[in-house]
Amino acid sequence: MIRDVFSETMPREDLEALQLRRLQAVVERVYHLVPFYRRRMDELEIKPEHIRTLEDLELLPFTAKQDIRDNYPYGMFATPMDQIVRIHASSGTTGKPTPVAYTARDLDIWSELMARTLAAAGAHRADIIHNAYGYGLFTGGLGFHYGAERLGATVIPVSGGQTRRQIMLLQDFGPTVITCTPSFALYLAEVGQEMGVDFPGLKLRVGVFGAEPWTEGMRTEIENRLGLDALDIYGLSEIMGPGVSVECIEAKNGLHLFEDHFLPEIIDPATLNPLPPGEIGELVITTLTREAFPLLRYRTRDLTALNKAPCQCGRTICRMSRLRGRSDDMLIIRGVNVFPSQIESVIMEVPGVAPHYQLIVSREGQLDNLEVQVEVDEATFSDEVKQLQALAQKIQKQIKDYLTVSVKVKLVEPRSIPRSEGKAKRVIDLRQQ
Ligand code: DLL
Repeated sequence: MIRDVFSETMPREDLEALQLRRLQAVVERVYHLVPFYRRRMDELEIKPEHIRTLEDLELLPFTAKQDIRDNYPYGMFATPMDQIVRIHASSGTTGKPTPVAYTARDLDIWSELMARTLAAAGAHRADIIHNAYGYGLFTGGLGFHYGAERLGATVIPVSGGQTRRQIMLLQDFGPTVITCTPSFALYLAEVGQEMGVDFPGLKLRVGVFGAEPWTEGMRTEIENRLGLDALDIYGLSEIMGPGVSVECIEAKNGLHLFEDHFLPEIIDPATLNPLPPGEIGELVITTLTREAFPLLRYRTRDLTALNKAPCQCGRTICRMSRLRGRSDDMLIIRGVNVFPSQIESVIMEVPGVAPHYQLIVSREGQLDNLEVQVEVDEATFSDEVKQLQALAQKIQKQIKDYLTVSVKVKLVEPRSIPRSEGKAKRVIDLRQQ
């Protein structure tokens, strides 16, 4: 019998051999246990034994969010209910949440992956981890919680909300690691400033931020204001939750994807054809070890590129680039594709404005209009109207130069854009109302 031995620094050919064995096992399981997959594979005339190499992955059917919805609530589960010990659900903003299930072994692997995530971020058992991801159906809170315990660190299960109280805990309990969304990290910095708290003077050393898009500019801002190393973590509930990939503290250059449990592909979202490493496209993931909720070629809608070159930290598992946005939150403004993160990276370069913004999309006749509302900082807000107008025009011009699309920039008062304690809402699309 071949034993599955894995290390994050193993040669890629050994890793690929492990992936193939696991892929063959998962395809066999779903074919026999999930009627949806048996139907899809029969339609394509694919049998489990046709999967002989990793390239044969392309023979398998894709899975989309809609397929999970069509089998609502439990139709895609591959284990009987008596083996399922937990259910989470995705935070979809439209319609019903999609439930995802875990067996005891799934939770065990998830905890291990989250411990590996925290270790990659430089955390260790002596750390105190302030976990401000929401606890509940959302996977963030409990995912980090079990990972921190598995690592042997001390976890403070703060969850979201009660910002001022959180700041008190950050001062008094002396956590060394903080985990929350990047927008909440900035909000903590802002409220802390009002309370006269010297964040860089606290014990915080590392922050593991994700669950929503953010930019390099935002990283710099958070690192300076909170006085820590800010690392990016990616995951999604359908696949497991947080802990699909994370940046390492050594390089901060791409998110290491845990390829021993997740088999990634990048496809062109229009043609569905695979794209070579380095090209940006939609991330597609096949789960290799999930028992209760295995997914073949799940279309995440998230846009990124893969890099298989070894990292300076020594890990040989591939890296994905910071997400460029989602193929479904791409705005098309007068024919130009615009991602909120592109606007954010322009705004973050401009002195005098705060990293809080919202995009308002509306339609006048056949024309889409994009208004970018950006907060100015206190000092700039007291400037003369003329200066503010010049600043708005400057940002407008930079967006036009960078994205080739004309937008209207509206500068708004400090603290007037709603803050979020979970995922920030960046786009308000009035066309759908
Ligand atoms: O957000 C899981 C998670 C929790 C990840 C805590 C990281 C930290 P969902 O609620 O299902 O799960 O949302 C998943 O959020 O498809 C991406 O579009 C987006 N997302 C997650 N991480 C990042 C990131 C959790 N680092 C969806 N950068 C995903 C950009 C992210 N977007």
